[in-house]
Amino acid sequence: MRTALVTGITGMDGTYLAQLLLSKNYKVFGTFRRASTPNFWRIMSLGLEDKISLVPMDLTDSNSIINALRISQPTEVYNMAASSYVADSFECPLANLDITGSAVMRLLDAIHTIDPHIKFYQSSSSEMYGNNGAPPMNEESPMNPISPYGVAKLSAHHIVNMYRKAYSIHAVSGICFNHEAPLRGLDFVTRKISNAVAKIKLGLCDNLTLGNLDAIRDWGWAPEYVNGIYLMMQQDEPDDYVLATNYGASVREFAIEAMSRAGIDEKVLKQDKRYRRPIDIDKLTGDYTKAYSVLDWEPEYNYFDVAKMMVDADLQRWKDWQDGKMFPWDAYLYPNEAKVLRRCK
Ligand code: GDR
Repeated sequence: MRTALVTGITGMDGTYLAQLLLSKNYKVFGTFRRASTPNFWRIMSLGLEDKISLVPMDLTDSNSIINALRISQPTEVYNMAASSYVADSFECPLANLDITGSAVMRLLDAIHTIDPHIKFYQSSSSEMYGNNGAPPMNEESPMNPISPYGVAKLSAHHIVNMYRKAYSIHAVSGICFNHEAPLRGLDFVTRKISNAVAKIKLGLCDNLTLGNLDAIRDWGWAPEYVNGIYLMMQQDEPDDYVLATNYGASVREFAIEAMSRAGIDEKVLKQDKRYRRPIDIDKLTGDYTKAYSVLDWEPEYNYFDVAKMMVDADLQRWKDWQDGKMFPWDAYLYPNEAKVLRRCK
């Protein structure tokens, strides 16, 4: 039986990947950081809690990484953990560099020491490209990151390449462009949009306030991306692959699509500079030709499908809550959402 260790299993990608690996009969271990408030709502949403084995691990601590490898004895390690909120990396740049960047060196060093035959996947990011001015980007496009997160991801990307070449470790990088789904965290713009649109539709709030509406991103459907990640790891030779849809839409266009799905007026859309970053990438779209030709991977869903599916999911959550149903959900964890929940009881 193949055994996978998924770091960041409590995150969106980690949870969808765990579901996919279980469907392929893997034994799945997942690492999580001990916190005063546990964060297992995604795992419970997909009903995975009894199917996976959870191992405490902290990416800043080599001993805990070695321990997790010894406990799980994986054939494949998927590094889905990072401090993944780009805006936050401007607030805590050094912590981000450590967790998103240096931790990859810790992971690969531990693999090199314990068992260099373990295959390794690294979640690289389109944020590594920065404003290079020539989208759509492919695996060879220049990378000039402009956020602390992008710099950290690029350093991890180079570390993977280095371990591949120096020690022949089967280390793979997936350069993933934005990918979204109902398990997205509320801090990210697409879920912020779908959640607010659902509340507006049900009369629970009256506006959707965002930062930079003109940023263009390439938004795909996350469950398709974890499938691409799985396929990369099954190749004989480790390599880098872009996963994207090759289609760009602005934040404004995504929001309009979401509002139109719910049948609400566009005048609820507001802008506030509080939600802007010190610097933002203007346009990111990705060329997935290599993933298509080598992995036979092709995205089925585009940003308008993604917007609709996310709005439908958030509408259902708020309706279920209004009907008094209990279900795993992140809204309880956010002060602004909790206020709405309390007010409407
Ligand atoms: P991103 O995702 O930074 O691209 O990183 P995010 O959804 O946070 O931002 C996308 C774009 O929307 C603009 N924006 C806002 N963003 C947020 N979060 N909140 C707002 O109110 C808002 N208004 C406008 C942003 O400025 C940005 O241009 C995601 C993460 O998943 C990373 O971990 C991953 O590596 C990359 O995608 C690929």
